Amino acid sequence: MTILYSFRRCPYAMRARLSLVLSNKSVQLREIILKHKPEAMLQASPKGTVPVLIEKDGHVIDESLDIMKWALEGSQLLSSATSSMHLLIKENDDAFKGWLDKYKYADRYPEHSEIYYREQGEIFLEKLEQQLINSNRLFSDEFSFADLAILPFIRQFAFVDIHWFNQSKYQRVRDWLTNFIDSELFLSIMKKYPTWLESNQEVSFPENNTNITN
Ligand SMILES: N[C@@H](CCC(=O)N[C@@H](CS)C(=O)NCC(=O)O)C(=O)O
Repeated sequence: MTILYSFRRCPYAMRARLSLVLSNKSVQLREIILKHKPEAMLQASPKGTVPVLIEKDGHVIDESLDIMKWALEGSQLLSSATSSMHLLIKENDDAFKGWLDKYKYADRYPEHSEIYYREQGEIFLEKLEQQLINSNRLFSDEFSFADLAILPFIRQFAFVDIHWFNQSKYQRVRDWLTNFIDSELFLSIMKKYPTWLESNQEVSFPENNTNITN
């Protein structure tokens, strides 16, 4: 059985789980905590980040975007992913994620204020706001590869200071995020599982009764 090491609140792991729910593949999910990574995971992927997917033949995929591609192989979601989508995801993973971390942990980066870091992150929010002028999601009214890859990070940004976010000028981004958070798709990836190390139980993911279409 294919194994996925995952951490519920990690946005990279979330995008991997989102793709799995929308694919016809299932895995054994091993919930971990970052402070206590299973030895078997580190042996498979010594860099020690989640998500990590291990195929039946032992092949290891330890980059979230590669896990998305693996899950969505042959699907419309992947075949319709354009270079503009990949560019936007790259901007999310490089510049935006950097500012998100500094905004979230501003006390660890005293060179600038929390508001400064938030403003740097807002450059990307503004870009998404423009992107959402013509459709409810980033590239059409349906979830695309880019929405799935980016939304978990916007959620994290929003929750650093949800009061600020809820009254911010990014109305379209706010609606886009709310719609996602309220979706069955999102609920299906946020179920709580005991950690694999503690419970020693493998969990099938997605759960059998999940039948969510995009
Ligand atoms: N480029 C990696 C990044 C994954 C990543 O950084 N995950 C974080 C959790 S959100 C992690 O595992 N960090 C290691 C740690 O905190 O020990 C990917 O896309 O999969």
